[in-house]
Amino acid sequence: MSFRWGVATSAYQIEGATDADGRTPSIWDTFCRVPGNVAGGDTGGTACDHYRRMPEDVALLAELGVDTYRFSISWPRVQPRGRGPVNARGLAFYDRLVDELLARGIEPWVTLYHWDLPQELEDAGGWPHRDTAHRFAEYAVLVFDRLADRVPTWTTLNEPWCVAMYGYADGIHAPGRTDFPAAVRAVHHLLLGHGLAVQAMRTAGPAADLGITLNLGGTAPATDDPADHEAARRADGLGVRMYLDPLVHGRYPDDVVADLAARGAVLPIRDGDLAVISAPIDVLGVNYYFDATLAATGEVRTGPLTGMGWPITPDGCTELLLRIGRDYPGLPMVVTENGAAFDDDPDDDGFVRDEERTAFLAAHIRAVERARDLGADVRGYFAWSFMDNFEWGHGYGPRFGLVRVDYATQRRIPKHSALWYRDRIGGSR
Ligand code: PNW
Repeated sequence: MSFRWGVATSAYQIEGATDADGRTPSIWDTFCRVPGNVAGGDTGGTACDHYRRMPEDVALLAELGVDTYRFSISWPRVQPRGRGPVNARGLAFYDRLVDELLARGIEPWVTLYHWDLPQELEDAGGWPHRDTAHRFAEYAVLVFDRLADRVPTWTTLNEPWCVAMYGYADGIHAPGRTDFPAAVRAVHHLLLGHGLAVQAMRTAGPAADLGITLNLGGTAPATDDPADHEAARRADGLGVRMYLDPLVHGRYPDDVVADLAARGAVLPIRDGDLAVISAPIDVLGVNYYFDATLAATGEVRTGPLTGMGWPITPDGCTELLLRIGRDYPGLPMVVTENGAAFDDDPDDDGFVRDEERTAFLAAHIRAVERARDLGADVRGYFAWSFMDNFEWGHGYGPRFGLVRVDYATQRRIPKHSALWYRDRIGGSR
């Protein structure tokens, strides 16, 4: 397999049309309606109107010269009640999207779950409830049956850490709960849902590359103080090893289990679960944004920051990929997201000369190539994001796109970074 170059998006962040063709509310539709949850009271109701502009957007992807496009499927669009029958009109949209991509020579890469749980399943208990894992596996097969003849690569979940911790512990993402023990149950059921889905998709055939995408990064202690080292260990446990150890080695790390117990949380493991969770996968998706620096008092952020206030740490990307290669050998990796929000300042024609974003992407692509040259099995790089979109709790403020979206007119205008990326990936193929 040659190195793949792509861009990524997710359904709720770009599609809009949240009432169209039989779609029901997801937890994000509900969350956005509560004042104070999302900056400016923004919602994904219209977003980039991609649901209606899909063919033009695919044409734009072709102009960018990417060989792969990673997008997600909206669960409440294709299975409105989260269980039971498929909604043919919803699924037909993804059918057309896949065909449109293939017609332009772009390989589709599907993410099955990028955070938009059908509200009805949340009402039944959500991810802290074990049944949701089984519902997810059924939904996965339903989509797989329809699209796997044309989609070669499948990601089950995007960033289970964010789903569980932001959604159920911190309450800053949907469904907005603040219950750490519930979040820990969610982690286990997300991983179980992933494993059940992998098993079910393997049985369903046709053969495809299956995997999961995690948000990963380094966790360095701020000082030599043992308390800072301890904070860094805990963060690495809760953010990295809590996922990769069960997925690859079939067990949760002892120190993490102890940390959880100290916070009153227990993983609801039943016999056989870890064998399911560690079902072999073909690719690990790595979303890399930044390395964290940990002190006993919390996270420390210094040096150059992006518009999100995130540190700019490209060397950490090399180190992370090498470390995964060492600690979890035999797992091909693809960077399924990397990118940055900056204060884009368009000229009168709407063109954005986003040299900071271009420099960010250039530095991180070099970091990925360095890791590969040093022996890490990394097989692709996807920029986040194809176009500006709904940045979750931050609303439409932060812009991560290579393509600017003028939300008033829905005009798309490739930024400097898009033109640069096209040249960069064209030159290396
Ligand atoms: C990812 N962090 O989320 C998501 O996959 C995207 O949907 C999102 O738009 C993108 O990154 C930019 O935020 C993350 O704080 C959210 O480490 C937060 C973190 C990482 C990833």
